[in-house]
Amino acid sequence: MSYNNLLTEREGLVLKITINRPKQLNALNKETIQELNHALDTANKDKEIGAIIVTGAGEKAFVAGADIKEFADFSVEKGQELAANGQEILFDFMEFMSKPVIAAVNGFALGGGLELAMAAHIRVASDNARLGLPEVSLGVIPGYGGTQRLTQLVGSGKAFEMITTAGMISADDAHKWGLVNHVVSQEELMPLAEKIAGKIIKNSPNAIHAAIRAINANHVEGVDGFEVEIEEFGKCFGTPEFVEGTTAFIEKRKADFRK
Ligand code: CO8
Repeated sequence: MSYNNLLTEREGLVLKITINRPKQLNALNKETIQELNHALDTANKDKEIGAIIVTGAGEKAFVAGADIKEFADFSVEKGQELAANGQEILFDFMEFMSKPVIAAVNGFALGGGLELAMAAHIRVASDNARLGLPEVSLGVIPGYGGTQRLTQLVGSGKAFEMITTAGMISADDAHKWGLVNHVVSQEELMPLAEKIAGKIIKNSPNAIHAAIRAINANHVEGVDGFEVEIEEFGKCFGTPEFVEGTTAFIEKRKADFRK
């Protein structure tokens, strides 16, 4: 499948998705959001994909936000509809996928761009990355989950500061704040993301999906994450992958979860 705004590249069990609108700093227009949904949905159903890396084309931006030109003349209703639809088909969708998504933040990650990185399960950044939620400078607030996910990741004090000042923080500060897991040079960014993906794909796909469900349950309202963990833990015992994992350990060999 080819896309107008994405490049996809598959290496073994890892799918790399590059948002490819470098002239607009990879801003997320409606079509790009729909294409991302399609690419992620397809990957989610594909047993031969174990991890996904999302990055931006060029060396300047991961994603500089939602495409401002597209929503500049929106009404209250259209604004709400845009946010609700985007959250459902891309941001929440990504967070609740069965396979881990790694955001390789290679430059500006602003507004919807930072919200996309935060919906991924793991974030790594290059040292030129600048991260922020500048929406209040445009007269709106983050609408793709940013008020919630930033607060979960860095705490409310820092989230208040980032959102109300509309400022950008450096990759190093993002690292100190726990917003990204690692900071490396641009050249090292993709190899690092691939190295993390390489470790993930050796493990049980079923257990990874169960872990995603349990970790995400930590912040789903009305859900007791400990209960979800117990339930997911128990279910693992009924899977062939658990038999393979424990048998391989006893037989002193590497488990092969994909045979
Ligand atoms: N949308 C559309 N176009 C953009 C965007 C964007 N978010 N960001 C950059 N571009 C375009 C510019 O318009 C410019 O295009 P052109 O050459 O045609 O004029 C091109 O990309 C290059 O940008 P600049 O010339 O501005 O590059 P600079 O290096 O001078 O500046 C910046 C880089 C600082 C990143 C600057 O481009 C900028 O401030 N961009 C906007 C950042 C921003 O405010 N992002 C948040 C957008 S709002 C958002 O994401 C809301 C999410 C929730 C929505 C929920 C639904 C309502």
